[in-house]
Amino acid sequence: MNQSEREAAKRRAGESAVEAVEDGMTVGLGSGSTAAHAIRALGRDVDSGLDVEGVPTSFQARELAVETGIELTTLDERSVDLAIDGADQVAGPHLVKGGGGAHAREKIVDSAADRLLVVADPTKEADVLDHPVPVEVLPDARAPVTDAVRRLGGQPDLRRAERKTGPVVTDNGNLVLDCDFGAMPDPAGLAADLAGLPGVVEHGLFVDAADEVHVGTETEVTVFEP
Ligand code: A5P
Repeated sequence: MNQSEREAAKRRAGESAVEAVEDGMTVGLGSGSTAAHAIRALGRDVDSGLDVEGVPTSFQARELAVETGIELTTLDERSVDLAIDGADQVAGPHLVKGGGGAHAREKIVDSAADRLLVVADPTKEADVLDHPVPVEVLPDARAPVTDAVRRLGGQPDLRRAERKTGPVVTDNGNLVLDCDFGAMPDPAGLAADLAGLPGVVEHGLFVDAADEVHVGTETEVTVFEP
């Protein structure tokens, strides 16, 4: 699958998930390039008269929603009917997220939603999760969490910014450690261990999270309920 085929697959997945949105719904707006296709498709539906409100999961999602004319709201005001979000890896209902460093807000919004629809291209599918897990940490907790992740069997790597010297700083003002644990046959156990570390704001393991997965291909979309 070359880059343009992959982009088309992401677009198909995003557009497919948006078909589940109904008039009057509050929709969780995911982050990343695949979710962006869904936000754009939802914006087109709003242009054609669909009445929805969106809860953004990141600066990027908020900006795109404003640009495409989707009315925004917050979890203080509305409950979320449906969230549409991308993933770095999908194994059944389990996900690794946080490639864009937005997994803390994504987890808040996605888990508050009645249903989470995950949008992906085929490169994201796996039998067992083995993608490095992004762990958002308070800046003061970087060193102790780095040590603790090593004790849990992971290889932590501070995420570096590309157009700035130093680390990536999240929308919440924190740092990200990308932690490679190899294959993770027990994501629930690892998720609990990571969540228990002082200074960890949120990690990118989304256990039993997906209600529906839309995988775009070069020609169609496969939808499954894990
Ligand atoms: C953002 O932090 C992530 O969780 C994204 O949803 C994930 O990285 C998928 O992004 P792409 O659709 O760009 O691959």
